[in-house]
Amino acid sequence: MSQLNMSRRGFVKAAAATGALAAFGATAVDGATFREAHADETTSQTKKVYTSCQACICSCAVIATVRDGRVIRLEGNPESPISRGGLCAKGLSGIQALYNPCRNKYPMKRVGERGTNSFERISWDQAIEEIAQKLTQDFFKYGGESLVTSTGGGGNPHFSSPCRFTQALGSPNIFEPGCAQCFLPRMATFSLMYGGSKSGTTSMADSKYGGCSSLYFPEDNPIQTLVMWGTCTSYHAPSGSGRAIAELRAREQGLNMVVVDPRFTPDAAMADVWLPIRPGTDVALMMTWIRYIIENKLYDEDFCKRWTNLPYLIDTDTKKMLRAYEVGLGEADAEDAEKTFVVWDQKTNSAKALPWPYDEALDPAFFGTYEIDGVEYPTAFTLLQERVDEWTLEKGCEVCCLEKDQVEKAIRIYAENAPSGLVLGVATDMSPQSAQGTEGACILEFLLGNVEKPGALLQRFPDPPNKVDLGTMNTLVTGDMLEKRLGYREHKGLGIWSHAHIPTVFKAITTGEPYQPRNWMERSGNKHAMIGNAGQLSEIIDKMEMICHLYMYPTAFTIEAADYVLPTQEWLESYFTIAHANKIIIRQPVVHLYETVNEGVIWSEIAHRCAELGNPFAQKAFDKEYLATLGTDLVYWRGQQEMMDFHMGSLPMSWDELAEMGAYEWISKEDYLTYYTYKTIDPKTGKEKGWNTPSKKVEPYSEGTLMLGRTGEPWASAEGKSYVMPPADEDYDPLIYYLEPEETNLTDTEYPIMLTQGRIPHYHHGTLRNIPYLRELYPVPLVSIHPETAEKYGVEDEQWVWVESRRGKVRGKAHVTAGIAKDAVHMERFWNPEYLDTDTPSKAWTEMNVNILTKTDGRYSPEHGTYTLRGFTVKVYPAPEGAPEGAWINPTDFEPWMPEFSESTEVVFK
Ligand SMILES: Nc1nc2c(c(=O)[nH]1)N[C@H]1C(S)=C(S)[C@@H](COP(=O)(O)OP(=O)(O)OC[C@H]3O[C@@H](n4cnc5c(=O)[nH]c(N)nc54)[C@H](O)[C@@H]3O)O[C@H]1N2
Ligand SMILES: Nc1nc2c(c(=O)[nH]1)N[C@H]1C(S)=C(S)[C@@H](COP(=O)(O)OP(=O)(O)OC[C@H]3O[C@@H](n4cnc5c(=O)[nH]c(N)nc54)[C@H](O)[C@@H]3O)O[C@H]1N2
Ligand code: SF4
Ligand SMILES: [Mo]
Repeated sequence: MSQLNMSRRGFVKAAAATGALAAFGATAVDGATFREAHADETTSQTKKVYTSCQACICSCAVIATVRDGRVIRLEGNPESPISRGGLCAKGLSGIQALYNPCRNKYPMKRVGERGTNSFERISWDQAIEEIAQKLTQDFFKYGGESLVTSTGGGGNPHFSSPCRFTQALGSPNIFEPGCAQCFLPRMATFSLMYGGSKSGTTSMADSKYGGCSSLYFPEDNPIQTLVMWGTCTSYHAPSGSGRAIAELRAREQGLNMVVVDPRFTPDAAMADVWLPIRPGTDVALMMTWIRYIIENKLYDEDFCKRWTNLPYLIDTDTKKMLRAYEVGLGEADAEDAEKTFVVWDQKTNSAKALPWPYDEALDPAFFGTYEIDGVEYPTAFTLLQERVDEWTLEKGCEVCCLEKDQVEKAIRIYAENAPSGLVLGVATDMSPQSAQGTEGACILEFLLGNVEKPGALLQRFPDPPNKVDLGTMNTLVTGDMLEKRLGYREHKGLGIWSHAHIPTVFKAITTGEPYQPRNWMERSGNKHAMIGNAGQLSEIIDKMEMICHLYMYPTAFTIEAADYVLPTQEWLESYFTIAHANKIIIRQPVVHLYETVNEGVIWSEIAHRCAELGNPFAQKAFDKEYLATLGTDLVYWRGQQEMMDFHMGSLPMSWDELAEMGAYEWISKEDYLTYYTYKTIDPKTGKEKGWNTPSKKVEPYSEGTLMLGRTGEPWASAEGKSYVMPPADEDYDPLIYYLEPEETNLTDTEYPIMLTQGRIPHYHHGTLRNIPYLRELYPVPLVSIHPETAEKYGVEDEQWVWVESRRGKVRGKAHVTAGIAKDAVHMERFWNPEYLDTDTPSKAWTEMNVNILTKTDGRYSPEHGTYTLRGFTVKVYPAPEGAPEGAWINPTDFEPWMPEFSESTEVVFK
């Protein structure tokens, strides 16, 4: 029996008896010994290998130096147009992560009780056989819904791979703790209102799917003003968009900046206006901005008239845009009947069908309600104006706790210094108003005409030729599976990623309703640190018959939950192709340690064995001929080489050739930066192509959102065809609206402070807490609190405090600072791997974990099912007990995690 983790206890034991070290397969050395061992450069073999970092999703290009089979140095590769030679502290920790003594080295099987950290080594054959047997047995006994899969979000190149696996085993349910709380609400809402292609449809300032790609070319970008709304690029993508924005500011003309963030971020420090908003109230502020822009006629009239649906008449019964044929202005059976809309022509004072895209002879009214055949039809602009009417500067400032002159200054900077752009971060994704947060951002950008012109952030640059994403197996999904997908009927935005709703999945597990999931395949770091209201996991884990954890090292989830541990690769062992604007960057294996396997190969091996055992979905997933009849090339690969080849997509070279090059320019910068995509002529119609929305224009009045709730379109599809889902209980609102957070400091006297979070530069989600140099820099979570708030609650700087919500309490260290909104606290996520190999392993996730506090019940976003990670109430008070007992805080505490070098081994599944 062996324990997964080597912490201080293991280290002390090992140091006392050198023999014990052999059990871990290598020798732990410190930096000095390492340097000495490698001092003789002339006799050693050194090579440089192109690869890319995977410690977050930016995938910065890297040149790794390998000497005598060991990675000894990492540096940035300037060939990437996104990272341009930069690497951050997380990326530079790659060597400490690779050679961390706590790596999961071999497949392991639990032999003691769950939660006792007792596992034994098994072979890959045994692991795959036992897991596949159990999954197949339960598939035939209870159906595909006996399996749930979960994955990690940001930084995971295999994001779609677990989804593909779930579908290939006939299960409807996969979930991820980001998803509805991260990126999905932005991606879905931008798609619905702005339409577009894979890249550039979102206004996120990171490299995910090419969001805000124009930012990466500061020298060619005429942008004058940037609003950073609930995002901190300097922390979340330091060498990507963080770098790019710093370079934009450094141009001769500079950059006007507004930052909307409760926390005084490095970008706020450089901004013209910082708006320290009360957490959770963003939509109120957006509506205030929209009202001000309308009232003061700061919008781009020409763009709004020609290219948005604001002048279109709305049928208030159906809530849809009025079609011309519905009021006798066209034929119902005409080819473009569903795409021909009605405006009120001010020249003739009559309703007119508007031919695509526009008719110079007409003068469409923006505002007003008009009668046609006895029925009243308002314009979309009128409905929007009515919605924002109450949001005066006074009211917005009162609700958001901001100063009027600062808000007005911010709006004026944004609206009067074109080209401008608004970057939307994850903050607005983390509350039940996640859809409205993105709607607000879209509406503001549309009003100002910040769309596809040079300097704008909303762009549709060409899609890259590689496989950016490995792809799901939606073609295998049946209508029955769609209807069984937990929480999907209510929250159909989840359809964009084919995901299930986490609270509904958890309810099914604990109650058996509407059915009982039994087996859980999980790949990511630490669900105990990332899932909201993590305390609920204990009951869920108890109900599961088999839990497998695929990861690089043990986490709280491994110890508390795993029956099987499958060791995955660190990024220096792993492979992928990454689209960086106009170039493709490679990630190739630099070394290979122990028996680690690329996650994509693990999934395919298990699915393949399930196919052999008779699972009919899995059989189809490996059947090239069958899949070809459905028009998809998404078959499963076997082994590393096939998977590498799959990544290449339509790139005109082999994997090995790309590996030699490191970076490949597939399109020139000039051809990549293509503007005004909507004005390009569609050869089929000979007219401008517009956008992929119901009206083919950008839609501040979002009919797409309404129809999503009624049918699941555009993302509900089964067996390759679109599928009409039963409607959600209530219509999704096509217009923006504001709701005060359910737990609010405006009325909560028991828990009077709003808690929020934001990234710190040292860690990526739950990862890297076992990297000695990073833990030395940030050993325990800081609880940032304003001096006035601190005084009110008797809190002093550097003091240990309790932060308590209605769900639990955890400890952190007070950081008293004016760089945070009043009556709010900021605490980043944390967990403590040092407890794993002790008698109290659960302390790893219970002592400092902000997700003990977060809220997954009550109100969800109707569209996406988002729960509350930010903007809920807590109280904060001194912890006279001080630091949690056993927590590692001092630099020397982390010594047991110093690198343990190990020779390269053979790849397991070639
Ligand atoms: N309270 C609170 N909770 C949050 C958030 C918050 O702000 N506040 N943020 C939310 C957000 S935005 C997200 S995206 C989620 C993230 O939550 P998770 O997605 O669960 O986070 P990670 O554990 O980091 O999982 C992804 C990790 O997988 C690792 N990984 C990379 N490659 C591989 C591989 O090939 N195989 C395997 N098995 N693993 C690999 C990477 O190190 C990566 O960091 O957390 C959410 N939870
Ligand atoms: N170092 C590091 N980098 C990461 C990650 C990581 O874990 N660590 N995770 C990656 C992932 S998956 C994601 S999604 C991105 C996220 O990257 P960002 O979108 O930048 O996310 P955060 O920093 O979490 O939150 C953005 C800002 O929102 C602020 N904020 C908090 N509450 C509110 C609010 O109510 N309103 C407003 N307007 N602002 C608020 C926070 O203070 C923070 O500065 O980062 C990615 N990069
Ligand atoms: S920003 Fe840092 S962690 Fe992310 S890919 Fe680049 S070097 Fe790695
Ligand atoms: Mo995320």
